[in-house]
Amino acid sequence: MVRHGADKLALITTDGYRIGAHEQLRIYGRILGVPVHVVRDASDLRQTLSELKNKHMVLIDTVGMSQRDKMVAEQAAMLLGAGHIKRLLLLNATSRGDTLDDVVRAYDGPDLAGCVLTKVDEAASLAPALDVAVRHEIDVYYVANGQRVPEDLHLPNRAYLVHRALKSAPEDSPYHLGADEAGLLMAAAGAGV
Ligand SMILES: Nc1nc2c(ncn2[C@@H]2O[C@H](COP(=O)(O)OP(=O)(O)OP(=O)(O)O)[C@@H](O)[C@H]2O)c(=O)[nH]1
Ligand SMILES: [Mg+2]
Repeated sequence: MVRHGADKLALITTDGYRIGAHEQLRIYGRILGVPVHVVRDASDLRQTLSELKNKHMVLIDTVGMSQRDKMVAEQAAMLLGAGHIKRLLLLNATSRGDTLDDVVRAYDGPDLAGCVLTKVDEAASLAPALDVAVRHEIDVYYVANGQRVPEDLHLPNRAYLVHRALKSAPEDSPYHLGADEAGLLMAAAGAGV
């Protein structure tokens, strides 16, 4: 909006699920002076996007749901069928690696452009989230480290992310790896256990 003007941006929400989701986005829209469109299904989305084709950018807020919900596939199909939409996946940095891996598998697809790491302020380590992004070769577009909008949304800083991923747990933490435990882990990995 700052770069191209409020009339070059539009917001769409497909979230008719969470109570107050539309209202929340409308308030952001009002603050920015940007129109907010609510769409209910695939044809509604196609129609709205074609009306907005003179915009520089259209941001679509989708329904948040469990990666195990069968609606995930329906929502992905709706976005894929609506034209050239790039999806950004939000990865909660406080989740375990195996859960995040599940999330990526559920939300993967040809239109997945990258991810946003959220809640890095709450995460004890960034290792699981970064590991998943690297393993699945997903570009990190933004990093969120708090609840303030927009102050807590940042471009990723490679050195900071690697530092937070490799930093060991404090000595008094039950998750601190002792020298003997590190050796045992390496031996177990070598033995394929
Ligand atoms: N501490 C912290 N809180 C965050 C961060 N990002 C979002 N939150 C908070 O997490 C809560 C949920 O944020 P939303 O933006 O509603 O998340 P969402 O993914 O759109 O949620 P659904 O649409 O219901 O799936 C809010 O209270 C946010 O303020 C972050 O980086 N750090
Ligand atoms: Mg939401």
